[in-house]
This record gives sequence, structure tokens and C-alpha cells, in this order.
Amino acid sequence: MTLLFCSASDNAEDWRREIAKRLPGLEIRVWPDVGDSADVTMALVWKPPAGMLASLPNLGLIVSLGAGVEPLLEDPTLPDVPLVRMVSEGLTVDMAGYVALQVLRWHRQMEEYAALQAAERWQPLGHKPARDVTVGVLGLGELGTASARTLRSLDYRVLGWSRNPKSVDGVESFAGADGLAAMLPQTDILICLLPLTPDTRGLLNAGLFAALPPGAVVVNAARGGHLVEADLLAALESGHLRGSSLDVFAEEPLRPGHPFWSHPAIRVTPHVAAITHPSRSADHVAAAVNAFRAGQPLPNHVDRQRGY
Ligand code: NDP
Ligand code: OXD
Repeated sequence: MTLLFCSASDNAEDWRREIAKRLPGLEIRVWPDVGDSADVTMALVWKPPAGMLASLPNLGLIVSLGAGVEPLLEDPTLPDVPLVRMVSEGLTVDMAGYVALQVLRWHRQMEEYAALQAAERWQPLGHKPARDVTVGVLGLGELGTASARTLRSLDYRVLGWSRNPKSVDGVESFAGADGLAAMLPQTDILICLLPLTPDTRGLLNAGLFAALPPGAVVVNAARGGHLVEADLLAALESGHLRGSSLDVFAEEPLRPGHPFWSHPAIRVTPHVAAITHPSRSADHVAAAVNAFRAGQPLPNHVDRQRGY
């Protein structure tokens, strides 16, 4: 059995080393050095070239280096073999940290204090207790649930939205369209941690922003495709929204001159909210490979129909 690694943005040698520690003897090839493509039975990939996976005649398993699999599902030639997505403690801890950082940034007025520092002004602004600030989390999956728990530990009031109702200690659960309509007017800071699917594409739009209370903040750490960029700019321009933290964009890298770069109420990070480090995530790859080899149920198997 041979595993093919293919990613332009991950270090192949680091992955090879970490996988070899856990699966000694497994042959690992790095694209484009595929050798005899008939040998390849498993692929570990992030945004492989369209059609590449279809060129592997004996492929039996695809493991995504990303938690979000829409780049793979968008390839019409994607072979009909099991697809496993990335779920790892490292990714989860990273994301919960990013979400807490952004919530604290806006709640604790870090933007305003940065401006005061620049003006050499010593001026306490005061802030509400965290328990009086409501954070709404769109998506209560692996990353959303961990983020919600971290926010609860900081005493925020936390609401969560998912397709099916959830039971997460201290987190009020909302589901479906009615649930979203009920949650939004209560939400001071909205965090998007949804997968990108036909149902969620463009969800962060003018209608949703209008349903948030005046002065709300929007944080998108999921996918750029969730956000209608012009609607965000308009909602900030009108003063209805106070600010936004964006880690993901419709087009990455964000092009030079894009209005988000210089917008005073937008904070940009280059898709780094959570990173799949090999040392923290190779256990998950090994678990998927072992399950596949043993013919056992695969962990974090993607439901292609749902799209996540
Ligand atoms: P999960 O699959 O574990 O969770 C997805 C959640 O979204 C579930 O709670 C699901 O509901 C909910 N959901 C899906 N569709 C809908 C819908 N139509 N309406 C309401 N709720 C819906 O995903 P993860 O938490 O692991 O990851 C979430 C996303 O985060 C990834 O898909 C990826 O795009 C992004 N990501 C971003 C990173 C970054 O660095 N910026 C890093 C890693 C991931 P239910 O549970 O009821 O099915
Ligand atoms: C992911 C990502 O989906 O890094 O894992 O965006």
C-alpha cells in the first residue's frame, strides 16, 4: 500500500517524518513524483490539481489535510472513494484560541486602545462584564463546539446554531432557519464556523447583518464563500456593524488593493486561524490509514451528500 502526499502549502518532508514515526514501513510518495500510479491506494491532500486524484486507478482512500473539504468536493472528477477530513486537537485548540482572541479584541476595545496609545492618551473606556456580551456561533461542530466552550470559560453568554439541535453545557442551542432568526437579534458578536456548502454559501449577507443588533461584530473563520463582501462593506459603512475580523476570503491570497486591507473596522489575517501542524495531526492520518487497512469504519468520514 502506498500513500501519495499532495499539497502546495504543507511541508511534505515534515509530514513524511511524522507519518513514518506512526506507520513505519508505509511507502509515501510526494506528488508530482507519483511513480507507477497503480501502486497508490491512499492520498493525503490539500487542494490537489483538479483531475489528479482521478488519475490514480487503485485509489481507495482520500484523507484531507483540511477540515473543510469543499475544495475536493468541487472537483467533478473526484473518485467515489471514502473521504476523511481533518479533525485534530491541534486544529481545535488553535481555532478556539483565534475565536477567543477576536471576541476579546472587540469586547475589550483593543482597537480603541490602540488608537489611544497612538495619541499618547491615558483613557480607560470601561467595558461590559463578559456575561452581558452574547456571542453567537454559527456551526456547532468540532471547531464551533470547542470555541463555544472556551468562550463559556471566559464567562460570555454563548448561543450556537447548527442543523440539528445540540447539547453543549452552558450553550443555548438553535437549529434551522427559525433558530437562526431567533438567535441573530440576541447576538453581539457573531462567529462563522460553518462548512461551505450550497446551503451556507453567501449566508453572511445583508439580510443576516440587518437581523443583528446595531453595533454587532462579525467574525468569519470558516470560508470566504460564506461572506457577501459588498454587503459587509455596506453594513460597516452604514454604522450598523461595528467591526469584523476576517481570516478567510473568496479569493486567497487577498489581492493587493482589496478594500478589506485598509478598512479601519476590518481586521485581516491570512487564513491562519487554525493550522494543521504535522506533529499535532499525524495521529489522525495514521488512525484513518489503519482503519482503512483493517477494513474498519473510518473516523471523520465525510458525508458527500451533506457536503461536510
Ligand atoms: P464540522 O463538520 O465538525 O461542523 C460543522 C457544523 O456546521 C455542524 O454543527 C453542522 O450542523 C453545522 N452546519 C452545517 N451546515 C449547516 C446548515 N446548513 N445550517 C446550520 N448548521 C449547519 O466542521 P468543523 O467544525 O470541523 O469545521 C468547520 C469549518 O471551519 C470547516 O468546514 C472549514 O471551512 C473551517 N476551517 C477554517 C480554518 C481556518 O484556519 N480558518 C481551519 C479549519 C477549518 P450539524 O452538527 O447539525 O450537522
Ligand atoms: C481547513 C483550513 O479547512 O485550514 O482545515 O481551512
